[in-house]
Amino acid sequence: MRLSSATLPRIFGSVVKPRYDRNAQRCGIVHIGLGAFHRAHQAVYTDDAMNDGDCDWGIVGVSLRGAAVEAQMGPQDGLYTVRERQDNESHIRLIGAVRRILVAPQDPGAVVRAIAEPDTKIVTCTITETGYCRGRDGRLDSALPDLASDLAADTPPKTIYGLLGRALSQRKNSGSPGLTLICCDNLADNGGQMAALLGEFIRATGPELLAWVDDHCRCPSTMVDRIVPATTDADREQTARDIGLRDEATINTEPFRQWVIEDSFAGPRPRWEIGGAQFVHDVAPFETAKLRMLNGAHSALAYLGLARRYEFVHQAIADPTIRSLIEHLMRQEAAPSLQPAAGLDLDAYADSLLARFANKSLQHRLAQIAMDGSQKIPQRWLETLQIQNKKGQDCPALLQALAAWIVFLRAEVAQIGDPMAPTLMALWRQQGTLGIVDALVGPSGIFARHWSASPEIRQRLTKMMTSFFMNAT
Ligand code: CS2
Repeated sequence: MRLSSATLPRIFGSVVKPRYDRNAQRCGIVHIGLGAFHRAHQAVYTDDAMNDGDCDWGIVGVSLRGAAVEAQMGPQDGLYTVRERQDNESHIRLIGAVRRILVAPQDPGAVVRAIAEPDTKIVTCTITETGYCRGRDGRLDSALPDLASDLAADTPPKTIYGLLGRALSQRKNSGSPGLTLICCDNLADNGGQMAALLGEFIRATGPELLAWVDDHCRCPSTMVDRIVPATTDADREQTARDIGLRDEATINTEPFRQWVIEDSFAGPRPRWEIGGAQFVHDVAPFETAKLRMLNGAHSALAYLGLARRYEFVHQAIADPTIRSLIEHLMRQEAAPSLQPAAGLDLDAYADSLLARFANKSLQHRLAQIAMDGSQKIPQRWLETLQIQNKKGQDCPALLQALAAWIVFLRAEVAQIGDPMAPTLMALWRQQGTLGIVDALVGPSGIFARHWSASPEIRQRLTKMMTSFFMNAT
């Protein structure tokens, strides 16, 4: 029997349930990108606020791509469970915050209406680094077909910009208040990027909206953190055994979660602090520490770990060679590149990250992290390399990781996925081992805007790549 509002009385007693009346809540949030991360993070904080009596923050969840999430959550009336796993312990909680599910490609008009709805006060999004349609120069890439279609006016909107542009224009015309738009993806200065990219889109499609958006909307930056492995069939079976109902939308995650948000809202917001969210004047120190230390280490674990044929994060971090590289990367390379927030002890932060990576019960696949590397590496590694090289500091661990990524690009990227996979693989074919490093991080390489390596470092990278080839054969 499937989890839903009707079957809820049959759920096993040990599951922690929402204490608020779900049917009495209006929807105050539209979330775009209803994947596992949102369900384990922002939806949980919102559920905490509603449990504490903060009403009318129900979430309309939007899938920007396929209908799979609607098939999982629709028949369950938006209900799903979150299981926190640490060693042999796990705790299951039922989340009731998601009230409606929309699939943008099927009914973009309904998504626009939901965002334009006067009850909506906040739009959050987790659409991954690729969802922002950025080109190499960091601006909108109008060569991307979906974005090109949204820029060409009257076709149904396909990207976040098309959806927001239409809805914001409706809000302006109907005299509704502005919105707080919160990008919850791992981009540096994510609020600033969101504002700039949306501004660029509006300037191209309806510049008369710009002043209204500037005056009435806000794009706070935010640091979001929780490790959320993709759910497997085995996880779903286990949940069915543990709660007595089938939950196709169940989530597995770690006990840890963190959310730091710039305190800049266009209107009301949920009391997310009930769940531990911090509202601060400047998110940048938290965001850059997380991107360069946690995510930087994660991507390094992914490529170094896959090169040694590991499958999971906990296996890679248990390998002594990889572990010492990761420690070096975090403590000697990333940490000194940061200006930490007051009270943030970066060495203790590194310790806590190592403990989180070692969580065996999470079964976090390296391949999940290795995906979309071209979109992740600039803010995770190249900024650190740029800052440290300028100071004359060597970053041997990041160079090892970069060499592992470049080797990975030759054959594995197509299978794992990256929006730049065709370009990167074509470069490999044209340039071979001797030219690929220059083509990527040389003075006129693809990533030169973020970091351009000296001839000496490029030589070292080429040498390091050779050792990965030897390991692989
Ligand atoms: C990971 C992140 O998949 C990845 O690239 O590095 O999703 C990571 O697990 C989260 O940012 C943790 O907050």
